[in-house]
Amino acid sequence: VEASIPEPQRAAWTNYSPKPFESAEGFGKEAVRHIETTLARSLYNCDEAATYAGTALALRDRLVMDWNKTQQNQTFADQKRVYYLSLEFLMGRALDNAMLNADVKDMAREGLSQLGFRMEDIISQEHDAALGNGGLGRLAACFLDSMASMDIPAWGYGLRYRYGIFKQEIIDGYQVEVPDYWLDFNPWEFPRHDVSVDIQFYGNASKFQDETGKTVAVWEGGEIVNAVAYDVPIPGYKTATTNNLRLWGSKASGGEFDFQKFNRGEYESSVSDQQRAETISAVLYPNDNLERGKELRLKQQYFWCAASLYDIVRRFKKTKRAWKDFPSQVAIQLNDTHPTLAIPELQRILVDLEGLEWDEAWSIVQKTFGYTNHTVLPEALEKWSVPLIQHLLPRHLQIIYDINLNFLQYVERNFPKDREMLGRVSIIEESQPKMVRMAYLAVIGSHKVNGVAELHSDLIKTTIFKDFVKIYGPDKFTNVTNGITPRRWLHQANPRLSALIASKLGGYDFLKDLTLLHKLENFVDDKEFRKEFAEIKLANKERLAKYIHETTGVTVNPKALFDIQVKRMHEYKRQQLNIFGVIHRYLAIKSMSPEDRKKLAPRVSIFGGKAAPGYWMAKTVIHLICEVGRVVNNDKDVGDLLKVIFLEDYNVSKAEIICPASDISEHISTAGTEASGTSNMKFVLNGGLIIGTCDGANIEITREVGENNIFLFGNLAEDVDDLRHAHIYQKYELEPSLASVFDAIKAGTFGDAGNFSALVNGIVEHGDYYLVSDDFVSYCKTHELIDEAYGDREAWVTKCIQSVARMGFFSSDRCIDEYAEMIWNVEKLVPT
Ligand code: NBG
Repeated sequence: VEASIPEPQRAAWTNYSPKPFESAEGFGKEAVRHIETTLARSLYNCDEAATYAGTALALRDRLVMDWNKTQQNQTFADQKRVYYLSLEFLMGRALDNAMLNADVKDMAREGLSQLGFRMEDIISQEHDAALGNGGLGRLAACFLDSMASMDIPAWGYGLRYRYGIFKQEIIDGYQVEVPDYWLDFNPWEFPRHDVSVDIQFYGNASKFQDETGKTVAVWEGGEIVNAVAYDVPIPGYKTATTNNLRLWGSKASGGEFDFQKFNRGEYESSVSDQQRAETISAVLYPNDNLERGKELRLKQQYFWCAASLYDIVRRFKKTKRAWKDFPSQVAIQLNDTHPTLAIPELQRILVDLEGLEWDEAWSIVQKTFGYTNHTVLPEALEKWSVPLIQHLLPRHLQIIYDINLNFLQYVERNFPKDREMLGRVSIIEESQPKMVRMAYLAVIGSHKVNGVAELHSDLIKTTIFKDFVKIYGPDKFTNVTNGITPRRWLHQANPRLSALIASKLGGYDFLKDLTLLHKLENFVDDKEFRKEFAEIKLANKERLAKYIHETTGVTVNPKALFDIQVKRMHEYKRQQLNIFGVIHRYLAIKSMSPEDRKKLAPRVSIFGGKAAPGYWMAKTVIHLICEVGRVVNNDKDVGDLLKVIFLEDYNVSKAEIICPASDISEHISTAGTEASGTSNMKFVLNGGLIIGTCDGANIEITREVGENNIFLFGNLAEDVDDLRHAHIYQKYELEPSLASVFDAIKAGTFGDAGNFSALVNGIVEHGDYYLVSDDFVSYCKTHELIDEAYGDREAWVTKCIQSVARMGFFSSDRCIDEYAEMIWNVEKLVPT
C-alpha cells in the first residue's frame, strides 16, 4: 500500500501527530479545549450536556488514533476479516465503555472533578444508541466488543436509523410510544461522504446472448438510492485494536435528477424524491421475534446488503487476488435471515458484473457465508412474497429461482425415493401468493448454520431444518451458545463487584478470561468476602430503589427480595405467568394470619420491557401489571410485603442499573420457545439467582452453576406438543389457584375486567398456546421454595457466590473463539 505522504515529509508528520492525554490534568485540558473550541461554549455557559460533549470528544480523539492505526494494520496484514451483518446493533451508551476499555476512567473522573463535575452525572447525559429491539441486537453489540477485545479483524455492517427503537412512556397504565430521535449530537459517528454507493431498485431484468454465445443478464431502469457510510469506532478492552462499525444512511442519488426537476419548477417533487430516499434508513422496525412482510423493510434489507457487499468486494479487489481467494479473505456472518439477500447479491456480482461461471461463483458464495438462526417461532421466520421480490429486485428473483433449481436437482438425484421432499425443502413455498423462504435460502447459501444454545441448536436440526440435515449431513449444523461481554455487564454495570473480584483474584485478568472466575470458589467461606459481596448487592438494590422512587414515586424496601423480569413483552416469554403469580401472592397475603405474614419475606416484583406497537396482547399484559401495581402498592394492609413495579422504557443503560440489583430474575418462557436468552446470564454474573424453565441457555446455566443454585420449574420442550394437543381435544379443569386469580381479575379487583378478558380467555377457552395453566402450579410452588431459601441468608449468599464463580462459560469472548475456530477460520491480528 502506497503512503500518501512522501518519505521526506513523514518524519514531520509523525512529530506533529497528536499524543493522547496521560493525566487527569491532560484529560481536563482536552475536554476544556473541545468545550471552548469545537462546541464554542465557555466557563459561563457550560452545563452537564456540554461537559459530556467535551469529555466524549476528548476520549474520541484518543480512540480515533487507535482506530486509524488498526485499520491501517488490517490493510497491511492483508489477512482474512470477519464481516458481521446485522440489521440491529443495540449499543447503548459509548462513553463509559470507551473510558473503561482504554483504562482511563479514573483519570477522567479526577479531571472532571477538578472542573467541578461528577462522572456519573456526565455519563448519564448520553443518549442510548438504541438501534435494536432486544437480545438479537444486543448480542451483535456484545460480539463487536469481544471481537475488538480479542484482536479479531472484524467489521460490523448495519443501518443508520434516524429513529431507533421507540421510547416507551407509561400513561395511566398504558404504553405510549414516543419517537427516539437520537442523532441530535452523536460524537461517536464519522460520516464518510466519500464512501457512498448507488443502490438500484425496481426496473427490469432480461437475458440475452453476447457475441460469444454466452447468456448475459442485465438489470436496467428503476430507481437509484444512494448509501452513505457512517463509521463508529469499536474499542477493544486493554488493547489498541479498534474495529469499525459501518452504518449506512440513505439519501437521494446524484442530485442531477432533482436538479432537473428543480429547474423545471417541480420544487415539491424534487424534495419528495429526497425524502423518499431518506425513508429507507429512517426507522428501525419495532418488532421482536415477528416478521410482517412490509415492502419498506425489504428495501432496507437489500439497501444494506448491497451497500455492504459493494464495500467488501471493493476492498477485496484492491488486493488484486484471484476470485477463488475470496472466501479465504472474507467471512460474512448473517445475523438471522435479515441479511439473506446478500447471498443472491454476491452471486449477482460474481456472475453478472465480474463474469464468473455460475458454479464457480456459487462455490465462492457458499464458502463465504455463515448463518446464525435465532428463533424457531413460526411467526418470526421470514418469508417474502414472490411478486414483491419480482417487483423490487427482478434480477435477484431470477437468481433465487436458479439457486433453487440447482438445489432441487441435487436433492432429486440424492433422494430419488422421497418425492415429497422437493416440495418441503424448496426455497419457494407454493402458496397463494408464492413465498420465498429466507431461512432455506440462508441454509443453502452458507457453509455453516448455527443455533444459539444447545437445546435450540438441537431443535432446529429436528424441526425447521430436519430435511436439510438429511441433505447436507449433520456437520453443516452446529451450536454456539450465546454469551455477554463481561466488560459492560460486570465491570461497567457493577464496578464494586468487579473490584471485589479483582482484589481476590489479583487483578482484572478475569475480564479477558472469564473462566478465571472459578477461583472465587476458594473464597466462598471467607467471612470478609461474603460480607462485602452481600453489601454490594444491597448497595445495588438501594441504587435501584432510589431509581424506582424517582421514576414511579413508589418507595420500596431495599431489604426485600427483588424479583425482576425485564425483556421484550411477548406471550412466549410469559410475563402473564409472572403477573398471575403476583396476584396469587397478593390474594394469599390478604388471607394470611398475622403470624404467617411475619414469616414471609417482603417482595418487590419488578417488570420492564417494551411491547411492539401493534402487539395488542403484550400491551394488555403491561396494563395488567400496572393495574395490579396500582392496587397492591396502595393497599396499606399489605405494606412492604409486596410491591409491584413497572419500569418505563427498559433499555441498555437501564439494564446496567437493573441487572446488578436482582435477588431473583425470571426467565420463564414456554419450553422450546426462547432460543437462548442473554439477560439470564447478565443477572447471574451479577450475583442474582434465576427462576426459569428448561429452555434456551437456562439449561446450560444449570449445568454450569449446579442444580442447587437455580430454581427450575415447568414442563419440558419435548412435552409441549402433546400438552397443546390436549388443550384442544380434552376438557380442561382449571387449577383452583389459577381460577381464583382469574376470579379476582373478573371481579374487577384490578380495574375494568373487560380490559383483560382476551388475556384470560386465551387461556381458559382458546387452547392456552403458551401453557400458562400447565406451569402455573409448579411456578407458584417454586416461588415458595425461593421464599424459604431466601430465609436462610447465609446459604443464599453461598449460592450466589458459587454461581458467579461458575459463569465463566458465558462470556461472549468464548462465543467469538468458537465462531472464529469453527465457522470463520480467522486469525487474530495483535497490534504491535
Ligand atoms: C432472539 C431470541 C433470544 C436470543 C437472541 C440472541 C430473535 C429473532 N431471537 O432468545 O429470542 O437470546 O435472539 O440470540 O430476536
